[in-house]
Amino acid sequence: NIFGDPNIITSCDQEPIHIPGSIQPHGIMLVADAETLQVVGGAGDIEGELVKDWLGRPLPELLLQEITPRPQKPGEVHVLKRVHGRINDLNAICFRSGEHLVVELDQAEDDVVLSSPFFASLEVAGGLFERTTNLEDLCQTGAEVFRDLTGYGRVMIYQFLDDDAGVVIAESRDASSSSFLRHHFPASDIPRQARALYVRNKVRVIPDVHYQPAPLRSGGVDLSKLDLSDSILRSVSPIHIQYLKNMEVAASASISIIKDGLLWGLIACHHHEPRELPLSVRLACQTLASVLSQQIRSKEDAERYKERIRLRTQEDAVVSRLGSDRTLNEFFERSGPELAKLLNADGFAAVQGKDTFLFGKCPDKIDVRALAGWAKKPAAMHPLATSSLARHYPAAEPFQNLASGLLAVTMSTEVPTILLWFRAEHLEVIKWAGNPHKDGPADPEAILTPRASFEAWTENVRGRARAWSHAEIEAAARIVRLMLEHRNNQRLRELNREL
Ligand code: BLA
Repeated sequence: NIFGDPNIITSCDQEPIHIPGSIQPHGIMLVADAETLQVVGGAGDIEGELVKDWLGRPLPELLLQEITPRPQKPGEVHVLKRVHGRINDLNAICFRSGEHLVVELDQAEDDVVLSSPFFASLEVAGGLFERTTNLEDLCQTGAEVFRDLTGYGRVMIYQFLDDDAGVVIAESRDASSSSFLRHHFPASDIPRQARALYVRNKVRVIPDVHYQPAPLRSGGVDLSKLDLSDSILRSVSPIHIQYLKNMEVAASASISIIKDGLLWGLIACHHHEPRELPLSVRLACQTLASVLSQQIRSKEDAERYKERIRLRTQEDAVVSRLGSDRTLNEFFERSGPELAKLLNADGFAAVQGKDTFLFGKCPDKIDVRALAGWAKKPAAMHPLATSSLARHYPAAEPFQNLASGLLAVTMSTEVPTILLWFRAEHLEVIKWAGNPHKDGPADPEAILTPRASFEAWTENVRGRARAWSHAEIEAAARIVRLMLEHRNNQRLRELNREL
């Protein structure tokens, strides 16, 4: 328990959540030597659920089954045969942790869960995902399907943003649950080591936030550093438990949405009273989450593809005009409006040697020239793109209303030629669940606590523009490449004529 730790943890991401030394008591854990399979430790009510004299006995004898094949690698979790306990039937899983093999047992589900209609409903859900037409629709369907599957009162699709903060993008809830739809949460609510762990351990359940942790016990072996990364019973960070209590949540489950090996988001489930999630439903959740993430990827790809096609068509139209313009200045004069529109910019500027061309909403000429000097890069380098210019170039602060977004490409360094696209400041109103600044660690020595209030709190964010998409940044680079090719061809023709 970190509240009792003399080495006070000062940053959320320093808590070693994978070695809590205890489990949640709704199941039991047996820790065996990975070679001999002799049980050297355990946690929870093993005596009540299984047998009294468990310590020192071989696992196969206690569980009445062979353990083959045995898991070897981190993240590898095997499902064993059901075990008949003293009171309940128990589901059993096992994983490897260093020199140990760990078995976890928790209450088995009713057979009704494992019926054909249950499996059929998974197939139906996959079909529903496929038939949605865009990302928003997909995530809404996802929230509904996962609420049906798990029975939790509030199910949210939570997406991580670029800065690791996150936002609830879809939600399905019962009448007694309040809404968190479109609320933002700061990155520290789900600290870095937790996000890393959730790529490996994809389903986590807290059946009752008011549980008393059950410590690992052993006959002399030191298990205080036993790595429980792959455990389903792992005792949860006390800070997160307090967080859930503050949110008035009695039970939770969260399922990772992993896209291209990265944690894209979570399916976050809350319930107003204690609630378990048996093994078969956890496995179904894991499978459906991977179907969902494939569909998320396919929706995102389709949206990107459509945007790319639109940009290509417009690029070609603009660049085709280069042929009839004698000079770049003439070209900018005629095509400036389209160049701006092409990239959804509010203004477009070009600086070439002593000449400056401005179109639409741009800063003053003198500011544009100074900015071009700052943005200049070796020619043919990747474009410079930012959606919060003044943060990187403080001199932009007086004109950030006109230019919070900048996309700049250096066409030539010979006669310095720099093209600049501007996006005006977009006053962003962000709805946070609780004030994210108020709870910040003002005193670095203070013991960290989770937020106490989740009342919606809005913030006006200044100095930010809508972000440039990948396709837009690529389009800017491509236009400049085409212009360069055109100019080189022109020079070649002139040379040929002179010869
Ligand atoms: C974990 N915090 C989490 C988890 C979620 C959230 C979903 C994962 C829990 C799990 O998978 O079991 C936060 N819960 C949310 C958010 C929503 C939600 C954003 O429902 C939105 C709807 N938390 C804090 C602070 C700290 C902190 C200030 O608020 C650090 C000092 C820590 N959160 C923290 C830790 C974990 C966590 C350490 C890991 C818990 C664990 O797995 O042991």
